[in-house]
Amino acid sequence: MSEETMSRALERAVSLIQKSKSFYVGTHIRPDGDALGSLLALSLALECRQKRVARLCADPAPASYGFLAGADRISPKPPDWTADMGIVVDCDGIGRLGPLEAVFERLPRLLDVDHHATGQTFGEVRLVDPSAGAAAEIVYELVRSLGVEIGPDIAACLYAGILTDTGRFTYGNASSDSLRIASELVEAGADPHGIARNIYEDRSVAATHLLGIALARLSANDDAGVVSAMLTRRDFVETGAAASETEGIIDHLRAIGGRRVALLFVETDGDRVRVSLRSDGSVDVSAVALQFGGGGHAMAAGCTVQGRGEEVRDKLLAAVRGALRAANAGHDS
Ligand SMILES: [Mn+2]
Repeated sequence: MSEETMSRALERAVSLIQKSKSFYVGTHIRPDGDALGSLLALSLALECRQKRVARLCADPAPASYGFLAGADRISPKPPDWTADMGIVVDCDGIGRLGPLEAVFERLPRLLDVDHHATGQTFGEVRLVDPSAGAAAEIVYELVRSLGVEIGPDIAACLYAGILTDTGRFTYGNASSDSLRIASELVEAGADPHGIARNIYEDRSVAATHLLGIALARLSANDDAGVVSAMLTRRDFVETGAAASETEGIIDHLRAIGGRRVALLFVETDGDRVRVSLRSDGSVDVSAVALQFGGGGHAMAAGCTVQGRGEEVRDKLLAAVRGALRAANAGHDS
């Protein structure tokens, strides 16, 4: 989004917020660091402006984000009061709210704050900037536009969002803006060491065993540069790892030299497979994920597909190889 369009959207967002007294702030199912950091920072900022706020997410926050201010106040159900306005952060389409979608759709005003590029925007005002490394970068601008002074709590939430969504400032979406904002957040009191320890050095023994299984089972002998690994429901039973403890496994797959696309397949309840995709930039994996009802970014995407493990894996691998061939053909012509 151009700077001018963005600043106009910011102005409209601020005036909509000023007109409202009470808010539901929501984010996507299976929330990640950006979802949680954005939701919690914005909620704190609204409370600084004497607004009433309910923090909503259909799924609980992973324990490693419990240190963020207000994480214990996130609820899967709306409160007994109705909000004047809803703000949805980091959601590629309102459907990403899961069971909370209907709750937000009923609200008189809706603001979409996001950085996904698939164009599934919604709400009266759309503060959507695909060039942002994290939704937290846009929330940072919004919080400042609201005239809220950023203290250590808001700073830590936003820093956590940017840190995780840019892969600790290593992904292609990490921009000079990401680093500039992160630097300003550290000045405002965010603690880079403490935040990184909380988020990245909190893996359970069970989850570490699960990581070991995924690595032992990875398949990387593929001419096209596709690497993948599969975790079955049995792996979770045998290790005792929770379904949510797969975070970070895909990063080990994407770190393999010469790899162009990495995929992690995780069997879940109800005969479904959760798929994480990472690309080195040779193909847009969000386009592949979209074909299977998911979404994400060009270099990091995901989807959940009905079917048995091998069956889903074969379909996804075929789609990825097709996309790689199409990308190659595009380069040759
Ligand atoms: Mn995000």
